[in-house]
Amino acid sequence: MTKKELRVGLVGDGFMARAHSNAYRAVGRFFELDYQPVLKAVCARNRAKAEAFADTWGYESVETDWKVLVDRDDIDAIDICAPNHLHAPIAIAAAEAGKIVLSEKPLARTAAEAMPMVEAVERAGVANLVWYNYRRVPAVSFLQQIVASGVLGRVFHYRANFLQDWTISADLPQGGGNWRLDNTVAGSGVTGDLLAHCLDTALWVNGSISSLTAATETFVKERQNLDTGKVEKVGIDDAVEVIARFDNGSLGLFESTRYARGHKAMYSLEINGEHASLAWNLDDLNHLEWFDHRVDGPLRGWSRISVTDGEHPYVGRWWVPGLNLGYEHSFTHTLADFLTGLATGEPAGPTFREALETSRVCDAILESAVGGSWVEIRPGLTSPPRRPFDCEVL
Ligand code: SOE
Repeated sequence: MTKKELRVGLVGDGFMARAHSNAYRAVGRFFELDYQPVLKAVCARNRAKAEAFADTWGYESVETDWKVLVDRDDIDAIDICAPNHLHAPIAIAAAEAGKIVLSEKPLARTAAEAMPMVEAVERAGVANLVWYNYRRVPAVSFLQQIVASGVLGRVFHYRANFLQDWTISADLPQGGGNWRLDNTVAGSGVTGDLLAHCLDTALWVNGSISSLTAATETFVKERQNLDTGKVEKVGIDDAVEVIARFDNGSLGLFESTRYARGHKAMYSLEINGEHASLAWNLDDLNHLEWFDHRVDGPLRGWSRISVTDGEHPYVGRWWVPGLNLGYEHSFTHTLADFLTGLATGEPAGPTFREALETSRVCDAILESAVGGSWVEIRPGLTSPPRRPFDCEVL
């Protein structure tokens, strides 16, 4: 079958650029799709690095200025893997040039900065996506389907953590390659970087958040800034704790920190309903924990489901039952859904508009952390949960 080409221009040459490039390379080999990504150009400020990246991943050409990339006629889609402060200008320019736009998370530094991005892609009528990749870990997609089936009954609790420990040293500088620690570039600390993943999944699985209260802490108050060479005040939040109310009446409890010694990327979530509970964590990403109170007698208890069977979401596209998938597959699944959406006209989420909701919740968290009060979030903008690609399980 002749495939339609999706000619990609990627901005960035870091860790996320590699994760996306790997997905562009793999997707057509494992999923039957109408569109085939063609890696046209990678853009990074340092030409030598851009060329090395292009060689490794098979990009046809390099650019050193994203504006030149966006203006190229031989590119259909701009994929943004640049630091957060560049998401808005690149996305808006790309949409105005009629390009499809994909962006790394969070959509922007704040919801106010994200809103014109949403308007730009909607005005231009171009497909768009934010790479909140953890939705497409098969066990997480399966969890979403189970919750959507209603089998849990009334939901009482949703809790999630994202824990790391890589910024504990006060000697770690901010700025430069460590832009995640520089608030002017990142927009926030763990709230936009880590908790945003927990929020995206929570909104997808359990619906909108109506109000919340939060506390944040910055444990290391000053760090050397690599861009200015000076020791400067740290503006990011190092840790965040949130209590939330969902529209469905359940309570939410969220935590993110980069100061949980021993945890490198521990994303865990649990949802407790009237009849059943589900739990998942990234350290053991192929398994889902399931408790069904309707099982009678001494066999009632938590069971551990290996989400590696052919009928589980996405998994049938890979190997044989029992063989585990990893972090990188979540990006390939995200891309497979996005390309399917391009062909069917039913967009894969989260679109920019859906991801704006996560940014609004992040803003409310940071606002609450300053004043210490509960913050109301006006009715949500999210679409109803959609089934992920290829997983008619329940
Ligand atoms: C931060 O260390 C980080 O790389 C995040 O930016 C990613 O979004 C997360 O998936 C892993 O941790």
